[in-house]
Amino acid sequence: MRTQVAIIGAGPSGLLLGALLHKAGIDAVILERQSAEYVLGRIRAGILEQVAVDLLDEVGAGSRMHQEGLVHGGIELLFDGKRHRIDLNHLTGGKNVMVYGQTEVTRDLIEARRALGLPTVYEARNVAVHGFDTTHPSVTYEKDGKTHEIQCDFIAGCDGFHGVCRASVPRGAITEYEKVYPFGWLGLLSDTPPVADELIYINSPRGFGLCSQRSKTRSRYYLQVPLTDKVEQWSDEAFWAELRLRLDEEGREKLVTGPSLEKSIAPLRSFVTEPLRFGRMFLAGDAGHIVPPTGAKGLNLAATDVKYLSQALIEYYVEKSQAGIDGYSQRCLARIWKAERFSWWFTSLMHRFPDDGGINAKFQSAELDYVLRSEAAARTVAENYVGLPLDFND
Ligand code: RFL
Ligand code: PHB
Repeated sequence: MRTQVAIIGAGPSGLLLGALLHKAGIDAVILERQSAEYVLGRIRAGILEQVAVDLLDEVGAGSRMHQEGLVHGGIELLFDGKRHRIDLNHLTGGKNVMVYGQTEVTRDLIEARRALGLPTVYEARNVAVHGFDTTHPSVTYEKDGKTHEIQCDFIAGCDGFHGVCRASVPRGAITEYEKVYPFGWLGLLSDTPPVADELIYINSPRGFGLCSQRSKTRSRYYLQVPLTDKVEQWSDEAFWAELRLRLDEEGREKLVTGPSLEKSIAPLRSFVTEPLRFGRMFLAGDAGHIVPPTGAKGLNLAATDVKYLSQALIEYYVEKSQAGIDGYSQRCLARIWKAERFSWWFTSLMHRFPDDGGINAKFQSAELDYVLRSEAAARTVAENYVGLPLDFND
C-alpha cells in the first residue's frame, strides 16, 4: 500500500492532521494502536482556545461544538478562601475560551473522517517506522495476524508521549528537556451540575484543586495528590470531602456531589523534544512535548502543531517548496516553549510544593497580589490563557 503521509496515532493531533491534509487534497492513512472506543474512553482536556475552535471549523467538524460547547469569558482564582476573577474577555479585547471536552472533539473528528470514508486502521499492533532518514520511508504494522507495509513520502508522529515515533529516533539526534513535578492530579468526572459558572483554580493550604466542567450537567474536578497515591485509595466520598475542604464557603454550599463516572491520577511534567523533525518524520502534539495541565495547553498545542505541519506539507506538495518543512521544528518550538513557560508558571503559582519551608506559598501570595493590582500582570495571564495568536512568533 502507498500513501503520501502515514500518520501514527488517532488522538486529536492525528485526526486533525488527517482532516487538514484531506482538505488540501493530500492522501493520508492513520494507524492507531487502540480501538476507537478505547480512545473515546480516555477523559482528558476540557478547554479549547479560539485557535483550536477555528481549526475544527476549518475542517468542518465544529458544528456540535458550537451547539453544545460553553463559551467562558473568565476564570476564578481562589486563594486563602477568596475568589478573584480574571476577566479574560475584557483583558484580551474580546477573546474567550470554549469548554468542550477532548472526548467530544475526538468523536467529531472520527465522525467526520468516517463520513468521508478516509482510512484509519484501529488496533494496529507493533507499528514500526522505517527509513525516515531516506527519501522513501515506510511503516509496518500487524493486524489480524498479518504484517502490512505502507510506503509513504512522510511520517507524522502523532502517537502521544508513549508512542513509537520519538522512541525510534537515534538518541544522539534528539535532546529532551524534562521537569517532573512532585505531585499528580486526581480527576473525577460526574453527572452533577458544576459548582460555578466558570472554572475555579484553587490554591489552598491542603493543595491545588480545580473545578471544571463539560456541560451544565457534567462536572470535572481535580485535586493535587502525592505521587505515591493510588486511585483505589480514593473513594468518591473521600474525594468530595477533600474538595470541600479546599473550596470556599460558597463552593461548599453549592457543591453537588454524585457517583463518579471516571476517576484517574495523572502525573505532571514539563517535557520538550528538540528538534521535532527527523528527515521525513515529524513529531506533533504529545509525541513531542508535554505540559502540566494547569494552563490547559496540551490539546491546543497539539492542534497548532498539526496546523503548522499541514501548512508545511501543503507547501511541499502544492508549491514544491521545502521551506515549510525545514522551518517546522523552529516554528512549533517557538510556540511550544511559550506555552511551556506559562504552564510551568501557573503550576508554580497554584500548587503546594512539599518540603519547601513555606517559601513557595509566600512567593505565590506576592505573585497573586501583583496580578490583582497590576492590570498589565493580569493581562499577561489572560493573554496566555486564551492562547497566543497562531502567527505570534512568525
Ligand atoms: P494523544 O491524545 O495521546 O493521542 C496519541 C494517540 O496515539 C496512539 N498511539 C499509537 N498508535 C499506533 N502505534 C503506536 N505505537 C502508538 N502509541 C500511541 C495512542 O493510543 C493515542 O490514541 O496525543 P495527541 O493527539 O498529541 O493529543 C494530545 C492531548 O491528548 C493532550 O495534550 C491533552 O489531553 C492534555 N490535556 C489538556 N490539554 C488542553 O489543551 N486543555 C486541557 O484542559 C487539558 N487537560 C490534559 C488535561 C491531559 C490530561 N492527562 C490525563 C494527561 C487534563 C489531563 C488530566
Ligand atoms: C478539564 O476540564 O479537564 C481541565 C480544564 C482546565 C485545565 C485542565 C483540565 O487547566
